[in-house]
Amino acid sequence: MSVQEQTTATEYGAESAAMAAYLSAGEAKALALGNRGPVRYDADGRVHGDILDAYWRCGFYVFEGVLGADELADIEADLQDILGRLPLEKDAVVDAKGRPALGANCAAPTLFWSKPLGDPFGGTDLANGRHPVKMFEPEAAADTPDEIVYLILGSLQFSDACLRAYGHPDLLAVAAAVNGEDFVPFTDALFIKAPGLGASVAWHQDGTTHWDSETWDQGSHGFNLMGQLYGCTPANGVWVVPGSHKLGKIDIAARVADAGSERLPDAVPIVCQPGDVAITNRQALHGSFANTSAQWRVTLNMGFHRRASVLGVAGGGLHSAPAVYDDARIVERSRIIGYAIEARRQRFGNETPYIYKPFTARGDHHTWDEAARQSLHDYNLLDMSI
Ligand SMILES: O=C(O)CCC(=O)C(=O)O
Repeated sequence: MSVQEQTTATEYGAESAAMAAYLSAGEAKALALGNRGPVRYDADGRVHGDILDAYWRCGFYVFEGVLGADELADIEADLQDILGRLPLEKDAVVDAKGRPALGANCAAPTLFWSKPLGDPFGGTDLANGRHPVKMFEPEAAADTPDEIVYLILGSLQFSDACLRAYGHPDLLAVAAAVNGEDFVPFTDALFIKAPGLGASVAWHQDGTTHWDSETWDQGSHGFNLMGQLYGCTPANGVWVVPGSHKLGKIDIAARVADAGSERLPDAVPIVCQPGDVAITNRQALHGSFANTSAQWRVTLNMGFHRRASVLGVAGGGLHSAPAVYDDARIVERSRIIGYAIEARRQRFGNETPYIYKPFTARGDHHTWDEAARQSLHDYNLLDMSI
């Protein structure tokens, strides 16, 4: 399908042709960057240096074919369950079948709502005002609901399949290669961009705490892994300005003003097939457009930090209550890595599980069972938000 066909021409009004040209040109630039391929290792079993070089050069990399067909089928089944259990409408406590709605008993921030094709954060003070410019909000069809869920935080408590993806040995090896073997969790999420409904995420950079630090560098605020259930296209995927993770705080409003629209000229889309997993530096300037295309995009976001970026740091308060992150907090929030590895071992017994060095050093063992599953309720209250 051509990029033009992916976007319903009328939704961008007079800007439709410019938008279609932007999507098409962006895709060509993205595919020429040299930052995609399968996870590869060198002779010593380390994630290949070429991959790391390309990641640090661009601020993102697409790992192709990480999640196989069986795993994607598991994730899709869990996604259908999650969608079926969402509240009937915002603030409802039951789903369409009258069951307790997903997230209704969570104290942590869990469900994020938007008007269809809206941009709930852009141009507001929300999230420390890190999304300074509102994206164009296309008109949604008349028969769409008033509000839709486009983002679920704490997602690993709702899906064993997502938890198992989080424990994927290749992904955890990448986390160690980028953040060090003592890498720690940040937050986890599902971005759900349904066709004709999914919200924009206005241009932003993610970090809050380390921009002015003397030790700031291109990796200070960690990264998100973005696993793709259905793949992602220029029309529905995340766009990144390559190399912008090295620049410090960017004047986003000025960039949009210079461009004359939210179509930032240097940005490129993350383009993925189902089962690909992108890694995106949180300091990179990135965002996504409302999903006016006919394709679903469902992203399993799995964020990781360097331990040194978190230990003893006063958290930014965006994903969890402000707190200084001490060793006990890190140990408690990192339990989920152990559960994920064990849950994965139970389902994919032919794989060699990842060995997380901090558990070995402390002698920690994790068992994945119903009690462990119950213990994940509201686990994201302990997200480490920097
Ligand atoms: O998935 C998206 O549309 C936005 C993702 C994003 O901005 C993030 O993970 O920080």
